[in-house]
Amino acid sequence: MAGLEALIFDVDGTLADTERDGHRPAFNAAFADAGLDWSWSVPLYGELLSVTGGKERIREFLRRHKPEFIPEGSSDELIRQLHRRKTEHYVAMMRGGGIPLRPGVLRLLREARDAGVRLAIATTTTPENVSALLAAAPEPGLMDWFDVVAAGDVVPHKKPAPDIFELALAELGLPASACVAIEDSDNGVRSALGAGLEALVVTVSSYTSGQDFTGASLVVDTLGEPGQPAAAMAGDLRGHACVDLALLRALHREAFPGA
Ligand code: XBP
Ligand code: MG
Repeated sequence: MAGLEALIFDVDGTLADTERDGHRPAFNAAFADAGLDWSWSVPLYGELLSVTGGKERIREFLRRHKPEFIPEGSSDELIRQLHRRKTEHYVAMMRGGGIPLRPGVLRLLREARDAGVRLAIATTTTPENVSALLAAAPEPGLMDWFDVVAAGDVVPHKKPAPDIFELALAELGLPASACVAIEDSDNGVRSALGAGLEALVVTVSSYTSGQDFTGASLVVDTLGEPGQPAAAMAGDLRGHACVDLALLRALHREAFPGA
């Protein structure tokens, strides 16, 4: 009966609401740098988010919206170049203090760390983006709080495939039954559940509120802060004002009664 041993966090939409005002403008800046007149509006980007991964998203945009486009060289090379430039823009934006952590994130990370509950990341995004986001947070050395950062192209299949959560579990050396996962999207929920992470909290983000989170233990608007309580959209906060460690332990016990 080891109980809850680790929290595994998604990044985009979960630690920070990065998609609309972080990734999207970074893609657009990369397109402009390359002399392309493509511009991803807020609604178009919402549609493209059904495909996880930046390179995969550009490829899908070409397939769906620019079938007539013929690149000068290979489309793989163009996508690689655009994505490299996009990452540079995104990292620069984060270094400039780009996007803050969402309410309750730092509170929960501190609480877990103080209690000896380990921290991990399982994300589709490029590792440099994770470092840049965490380096800009108002907690020096935050990146080092995470025992495991599983990110980007290190697995063959991105979310909704379970690979990235499976990798995080393998690197933690823990079974899914020792962990709680925290996500913001339907693709993330499918990925976590596919890896056996049935103790699963969803914090909906700007693009994900209408999505299907079947299988999640709890769906909330934010993790909540003192004076800024979380609101449950599905599941039960059990009288807690915030998603705190006591609540996560209760959800974990319910998902894995024998663990
Ligand atoms: C995040 C993503 C990422 C980012 C862009 O999904 O899909 O692709 O949009 O990152 P999740 P890169 O939160 O489910 O992990 O451009 O670095 O791929
Ligand atoms: Mg996400």
